Amino acid sequence: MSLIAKHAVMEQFLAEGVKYVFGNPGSTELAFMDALQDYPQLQYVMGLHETVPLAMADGYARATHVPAVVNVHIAPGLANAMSMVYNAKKNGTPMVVTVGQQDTRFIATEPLLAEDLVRFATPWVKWAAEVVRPQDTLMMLRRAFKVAAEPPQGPVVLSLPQDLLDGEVDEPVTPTTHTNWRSRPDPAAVKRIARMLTEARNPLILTGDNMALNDAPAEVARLAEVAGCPVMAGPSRQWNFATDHPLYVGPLGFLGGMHESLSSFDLIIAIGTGNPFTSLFYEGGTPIPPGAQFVHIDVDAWEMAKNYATTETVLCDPAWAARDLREALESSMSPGEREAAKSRASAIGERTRAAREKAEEQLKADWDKEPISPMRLVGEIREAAPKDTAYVGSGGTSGRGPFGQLIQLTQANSFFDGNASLGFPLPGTLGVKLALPDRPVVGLLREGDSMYSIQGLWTAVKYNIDVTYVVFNNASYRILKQGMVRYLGSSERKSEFMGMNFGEPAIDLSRLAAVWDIPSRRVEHPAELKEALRAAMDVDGPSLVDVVIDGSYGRHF
Ligand SMILES: Cc1ncc(C[n+]2csc(CCOP(=O)(O)OP(=O)(O)O)c2C)c(N)n1
Ligand SMILES: [Mg+2]
Repeated sequence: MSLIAKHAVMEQFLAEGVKYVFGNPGSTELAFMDALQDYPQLQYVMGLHETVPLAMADGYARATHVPAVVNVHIAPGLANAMSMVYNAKKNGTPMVVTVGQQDTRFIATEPLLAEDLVRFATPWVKWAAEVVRPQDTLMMLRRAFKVAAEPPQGPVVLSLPQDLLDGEVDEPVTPTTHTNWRSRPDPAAVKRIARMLTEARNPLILTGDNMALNDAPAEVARLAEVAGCPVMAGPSRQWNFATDHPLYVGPLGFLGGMHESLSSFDLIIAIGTGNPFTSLFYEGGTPIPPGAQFVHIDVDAWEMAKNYATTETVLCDPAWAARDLREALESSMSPGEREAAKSRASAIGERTRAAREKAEEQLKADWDKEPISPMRLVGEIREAAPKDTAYVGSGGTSGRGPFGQLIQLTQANSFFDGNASLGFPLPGTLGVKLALPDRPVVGLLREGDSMYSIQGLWTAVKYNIDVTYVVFNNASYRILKQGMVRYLGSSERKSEFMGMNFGEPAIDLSRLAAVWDIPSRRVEHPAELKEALRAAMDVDGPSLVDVVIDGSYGRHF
């Protein structure tokens, strides 16, 4: 039995378990939209600018770990989508972006909107292609799902010329066969790395988002406990380690100071980090301290031993590697080595406890400050939000530090960020909520970033998505001001921070949210916070609290 290609596409989505199609349509997507009408099992989620459906799909896909589907409109739609495709590339988001293409019967005449979509998308995606015969539609769609989901996960783009969607497909719909990537590490490499771990005086484990795909976080915690090894978060755009673990020492950071943070370690083991040392600023040289050994275990061969001298690389499942390494340690450590690991672990535990106490003291000291201190805001969020809350965004330069210090993220899917291109958190929060309907979902927004995808508020109302937004409103592009201070260094020059202060008219997200009757409030005084946050959390549907916080920018990061 043959199927019309547009129906075959929908049937394939169902075979993949797709529930939502995020998108924004145009005239070259009419066949696609027409077919959707016959598939009520697929909910179309509309965004009023491509940033919105793309960011929603990003949040949704990272919370489910399976490819999300987005449909956008030919050259202009894809162009708008590309900033979020870039985020998906950086976030390792499995995502199938389908894009309409002009009617192939006259595409050679260069009709309106027709462009080389594949060439345009290719540099930022794992795979981009255009269907050229209806009969190939299912094969290419399955390939799209396979490539997006295969670690390292990432976005793919499939161009669907509109006339071909009305052609015929003879092949039956079958679900995609996904690559089983959970390979075990080479036992000889495990032995060598276990030896390095027992011989190191001061080892470090760096975590990353490729650990978030399975049970690697728990396995790495057990490994760290046996090895007596601190765990630092490498590039982390989503939850990949329990931050309340006594051996967790915080993030490596990406705003400079990377070399300094790593300088005391004689063995660094990066596990599932992708590119482990991604920084915004040039530091020169290598972040691996002189004489230190560097081991990289990952699902991504491209990122291993790519930039710096590396002692050992292992391509395998990070969870298997952590388990095998722990078992190798348990069966090979001498009593003296066990003792050394134990005393290291207790010293690290002591330091993390002291750091936490210090943060609580800072919270007390900041409690009554006006304008509201970001520390107080995060302290209040901690009180108002249930323990199993999933957070999207971390409140930018103002919120990130206090968020990391005060809120412990203990379970999978507790945190999603990823904002190389601004605009992710506001709609991303909505996508995460669709993926995790039983968890409270809080978007920690910032006013600058939110204006890149403000249309997401409409989508939140349209589909009544139950999220709570809290805005860290510092009335500026504070990160750029800090960057300017750093750039000017010790020079006498005073910056006017061109293009970095909003001034008047103020960016008041509570008023923007009120346009669509989202329960919202602007808070300027600390004493109002508790009630405002509690009331927002209680709303069944979207709500927003826009908090005017201290925007002072200090000397530098
Ligand atoms: C699409 C896009 N345009 C511009 C930038 C450059 N940029 C990076 S951070 C930033 C300012 C962010 O300000 P805000 O979101 O208010 O956070 P804050 O630094 O104040 O905490 C800008 C404009 C970007 N990353 N992405
Ligand atoms: Mg700001």
